[in-house]
Parts: sequence; structure tokens; C-alpha cells
Amino acid sequence: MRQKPFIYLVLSEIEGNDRPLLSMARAAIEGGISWLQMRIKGKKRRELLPLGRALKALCQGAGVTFIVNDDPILARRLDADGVHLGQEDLLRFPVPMVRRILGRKKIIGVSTHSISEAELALATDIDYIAFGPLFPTPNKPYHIGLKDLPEVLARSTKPVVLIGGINMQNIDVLRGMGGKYFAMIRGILDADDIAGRVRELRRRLEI
Ligand code: TZP
Ligand code: MG
Repeated sequence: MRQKPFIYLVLSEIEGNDRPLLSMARAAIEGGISWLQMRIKGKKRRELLPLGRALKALCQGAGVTFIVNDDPILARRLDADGVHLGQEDLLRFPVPMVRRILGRKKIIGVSTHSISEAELALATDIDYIAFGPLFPTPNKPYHIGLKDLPEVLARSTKPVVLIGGINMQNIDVLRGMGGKYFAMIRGILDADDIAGRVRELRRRLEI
């Protein structure tokens, strides 16, 4: 049986796009994203609470999984479905500590950028890895390309969420390589019609 397309919106502030985060989230949810991550940099936990509460309510109402970036304490405070951690976040919040903060039922995801990082992350008590940035993206100063992707997909014991520069033009390449889970910022938020873009992506993944 074909599985439902998995589209993960990483909701971020991006240059040249000053539409309100909440209305972009609403449109993406209307289009049919599966997961949404709140990824707002440079703000204090306290400042993120109002947006976090609104996003949690939107996601909960629509059956969309709500993930908080960087901060397991904020994730817990918002009763989010999980947290997404970068390699540098793991220095402050090692996985066993995050598991204690969030409990057994919540989702923990970790960003990885190489085969060895993926293997190390997969040996810990997490639920998925993100792997990338696969393609050039203004949101990161480098990209890793596709060279190591087949090995990571073949060896991973957990879902591998692909990220970094993914869009309508290149998503088929990743699917062809066996990718199933796709995370995007601009691939979704660049569209004038965000709900339409998500629908278009979903249709593409259903073929
Ligand atoms: N982690 C790896 S790449 C990336 C993050 C947060 C940014 C992805 O942004 P875009 O616009 O989908 O390339
Ligand atoms: Mg982080």
C-alpha cells in the first residue's frame, strides 16, 4: 500500500518573505502538510510562547504533528509532539536528558550531515534523523550533496528526513533514490499560494 506523502514544513523567518508566520502555517496546514516545525532563531523561550501556543493549537486541530526546534524545555512547556535538535543543541541537551524532559512518547529528531553523524545519532534514543543540506540553500552556508545519501538510506534503522534546498524541481531525484520524508522551508514558503504548493507537492509524491 502506498503511504501518505510526508511533507514537513520547517516554519522559519526567511529574508524577503514577511508574511505572518501564523498565516503561512495555516495555509500549509490547509494544503495538507504532515508535520510542522517551529524554527525561530534569536528569540528567548518566553518570547516564543505565544506563537508556539498558537501553532500547537492549529496543528492539534488539524492532526498535524507539531515539533519545536532547538529547545526541549520549550517543547515540553508547549506540550509539543516533539523536538528537533542540531548537533550543537546536543551539547547542551544530550539525548538521554531530552528523553527525560519529554518522556517516552514524544518525538526526538536530530540533524545529521554525514554518514558517521547519522550512525552516531541512530545509536541513541531518537525517532528520526534529518540528513542534509542536500542541495544549496541560503539557509545554510554549505551543502553536502547526494553522495552519501544511498548509504544513509540503506543503513538507517529509523526514518530519514531529507532537507536542504528541496523543491518541485529536484524532489523527484530524491524520491528516485528512495527518499520518503521531505522537509522544506522555501520549497513551501516561497510560493505565493502556500496551500496550493503543498497540494502540488503532495500530488507529485502520490504519483
Ligand atoms: N537544516 C538543514 S538545511 C536547512 C535546515 C534547517 C534549511 C532548509 O531550508 P530550505 O529553504 O528548505 O533549503
Ligand atoms: Mg538547533
